[in-house]
Amino acid sequence: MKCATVAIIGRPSAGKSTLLNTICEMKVSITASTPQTTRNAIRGIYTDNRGQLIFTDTPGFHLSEKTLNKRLQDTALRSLEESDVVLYLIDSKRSAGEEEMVLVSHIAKIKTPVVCVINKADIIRDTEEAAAKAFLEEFLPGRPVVKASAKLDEGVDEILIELFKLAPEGELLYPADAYTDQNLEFRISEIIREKAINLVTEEIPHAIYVEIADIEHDEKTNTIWVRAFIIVERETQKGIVVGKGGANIAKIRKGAEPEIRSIFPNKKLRLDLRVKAQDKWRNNSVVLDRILR
Ligand SMILES: Nc1nc2c(ncn2[C@@H]2O[C@H](COP(=O)(O)OP(=O)(O)OP(=O)(O)O)[C@@H](O)[C@H]2O)c(=O)[nH]1
Ligand SMILES: [Mg+2]
Repeated sequence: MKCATVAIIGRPSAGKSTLLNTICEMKVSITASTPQTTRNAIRGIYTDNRGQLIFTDTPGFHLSEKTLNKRLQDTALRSLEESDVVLYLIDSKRSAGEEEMVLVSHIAKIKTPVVCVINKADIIRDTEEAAAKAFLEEFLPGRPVVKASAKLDEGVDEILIELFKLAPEGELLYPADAYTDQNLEFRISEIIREKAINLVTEEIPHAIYVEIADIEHDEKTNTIWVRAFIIVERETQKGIVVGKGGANIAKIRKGAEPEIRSIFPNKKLRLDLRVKAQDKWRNNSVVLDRILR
């Protein structure tokens, strides 16, 4: 039996979370077209007769002096050294800039073995593929390279083959049917956050957080009650999330409900969503600390 922890790393929007969801055949990590969607180290677990791979989906590696970004950056880099294998994703649609250079030179330095993925193969041009290959050949020579589409599930089996080749022998760390180690509250809050950021992405990309106030099971009616707050940074952003006559909040609820329901099979669901502004509610740093815990 093999068992390995695998850190997925790459620039924002490279498709890390999409790949993790495809591998786990389950929504374990939320995705969006806006960069820096993933904010925590999210775990997804894949098990078959070869053994178990425990993936950590990291926040996209992004160069910035801002405290928040620095902490996302640290989370990403730390997980590289702590894992058995690194899965390095390249967004073939964007040429390697300074960020990619910093990232690749860090990956080249560490001892952890690396599997490289040229992602978005479904929309790649020949010139882009050649550039990505040349880049990897120059900075990470000799490492296995797989061309894949995380979105269309192409090349993903090859990625798993390469990962299992590098995985050490070991017993399963999680039950064979586990696909994530995230707690219930966190999963529900992420589902709601995904619907919210995908809806208002133009206006307030990263000013949205979600907090679950409570989850209750009413046995008489076989209903799960979830009460959650969508938290925006400023009072003025509340209206954008709520929408005209509550239209946006209704869309968020409609989008989130089926996914939350799939977590509680055979139960009814009542989802109560409210929007709050953080500036009126509590101190900035407290909220950010909890989110980046
Ligand atoms: N065409 C195509 N689009 C993809 C593919 N993989 C991901 N995407 C899209 O790229 C965007 C970003 O995907 P994510 O999975 O959220 O990217 P990420 O690397 O997790 O991004 P951060 O969490 O922000 O670092 C989304 O719009 C995805 O649908 C792919 O293989 N092909
Ligand atoms: Mg992500």
